[in-house]
Amino acid sequence: MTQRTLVLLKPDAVGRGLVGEIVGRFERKAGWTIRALELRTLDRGILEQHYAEHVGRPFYEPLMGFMSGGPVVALVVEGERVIEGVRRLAGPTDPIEAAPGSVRGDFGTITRENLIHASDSEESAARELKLFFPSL
Ligand code: 3AN
Repeated sequence: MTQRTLVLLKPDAVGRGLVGEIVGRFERKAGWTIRALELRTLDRGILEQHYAEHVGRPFYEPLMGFMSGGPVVALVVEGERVIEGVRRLAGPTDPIEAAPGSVRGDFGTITRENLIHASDSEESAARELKLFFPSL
């Protein structure tokens, strides 16, 4: 089943020079392709839509500050079961819980600065792709 997913390499990943390392992992998965890729700084408007489900949580404001504090790399990855697959490559939200070999497990320590966002379902992917790459 070919799918598309929205991935954000967060400001910590960009600032630490991990873009090539992480994008390389997607490129090396058989049959997956990068359909779009853009370096951009996110403003509050797009972040409010992206993180609407987290409004009111204690981590919401620090998350908004972190995510707007430097450029991200937004990309669209396409391929076989890519929504589930990128989530597995990313690892769980808490990087200490994330297995070695996953992006968060290899490079992260704290939950807010967990390097990567990836759509978590077909519904989220459709919504997020439209938000970040409306012309695609
Ligand atoms: P995931 O990206 O693993 O799907 P979500 O959607 O639950 O995680 O959370 C979105 C983002 O909010 C996370 N990537 C992380 O940066 C931040 N976040 C989530 N939970 C916490 C928490 N308990 N403390 C601090 N930041 C959090």
